[in-house]
Amino acid sequence: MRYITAGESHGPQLTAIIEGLPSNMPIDVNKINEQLRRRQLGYGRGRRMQIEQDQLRILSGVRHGYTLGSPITLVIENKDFTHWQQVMSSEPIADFEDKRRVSRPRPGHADLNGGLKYEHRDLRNVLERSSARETAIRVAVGAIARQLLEAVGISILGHVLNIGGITVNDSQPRTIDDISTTVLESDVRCFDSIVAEQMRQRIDEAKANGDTVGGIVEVMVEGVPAGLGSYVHWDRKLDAKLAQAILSIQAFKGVEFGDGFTVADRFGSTVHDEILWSKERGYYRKTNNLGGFEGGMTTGEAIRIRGVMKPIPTLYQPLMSVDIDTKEPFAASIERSDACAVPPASVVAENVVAWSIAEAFLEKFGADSFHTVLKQYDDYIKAIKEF
Ligand code: EPS
Repeated sequence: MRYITAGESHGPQLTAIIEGLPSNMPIDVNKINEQLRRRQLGYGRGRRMQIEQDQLRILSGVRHGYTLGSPITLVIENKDFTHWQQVMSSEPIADFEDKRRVSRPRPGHADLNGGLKYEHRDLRNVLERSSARETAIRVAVGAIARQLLEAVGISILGHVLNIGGITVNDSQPRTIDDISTTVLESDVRCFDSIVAEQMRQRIDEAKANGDTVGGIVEVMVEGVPAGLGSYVHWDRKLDAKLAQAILSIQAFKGVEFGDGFTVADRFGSTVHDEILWSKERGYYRKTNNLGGFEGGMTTGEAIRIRGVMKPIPTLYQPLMSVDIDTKEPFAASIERSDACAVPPASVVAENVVAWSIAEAFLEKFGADSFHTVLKQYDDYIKAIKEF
């Protein structure tokens, strides 16, 4: 299973083509739009979100609510394109005076490196594609994968643990059920309402100073069977694929699983999760310090993966850079920006995680028709209970 996305931030639309999903899988477009809506919300979003109202159109591969087994084409329109038709035109325009040419690379963005690499003297050619606008279509792709997972009882929730250094107390084990109601209602997607208020204040503070803040998101996945991924080949390790999925989200800089980097401080006897067995549950673990993975494979315990997002580099508060035309220093400033995109990034993280898990699921149980996938999955679940 694979997908490719296309589209510029201020171009006419974002597009994705998904290939490799089985036929006869139910697809509910309302559920995808619900994920798109969630991604657009969140305290700290900027003015662009007042323009966009992301709605998905499916142009191929789905008929009367079921996949056909053929490539699926997804489209989200950029409403802002109305203001950019000339600037973003695919046809040359005679005597066009490009007032939106970018010669001033913004520190922290792809602008300069992308310009050097692709020989773009107009850095707009870089920023249009490197923009996090692209996450909208990746959420749509993930939301389709998520419907496959939901059909086999796998649930996913992303939430925010830290914004600009304001952190929730994360020491207690918790389930999706414990926190989903508060997280889904929170505009910073935090399960602790007192900490959520402090997070909002932190975002306000950043905004008032023309600054931005990053943070940490966690994705929890429950109902995953043991044995997805592989210990056999480096490129089939599911934890490694999930790490890539998270790091591929614009502005993400690091990933950890379970107790993460804190295991460096502890003895092995306090880190590894002891194995238990009961007739009802089969094999299970006493604890879940390793966040659902051993040897590149799922253990059957909940997956806990975290990603750290840097503060958005588009700052009202200028940072120094160099103009590529004059080579003169200048102070980089901007017209509009999000002060904090950590809450929506938790929705993006949920959906890219859904894709990678669905991919591993189909690697193990894949077939042309979803009916066969489900049958193979049921057989496996019976087999591991009797193992
Ligand atoms: C983004 C810059 C802003 C964000 C955008 C990502 O857009 P603009 O430059 O048009 O003001 O609003 O995010 C989205 C449009 C979105 O849908 O998330 C950037 O440079 O990454």
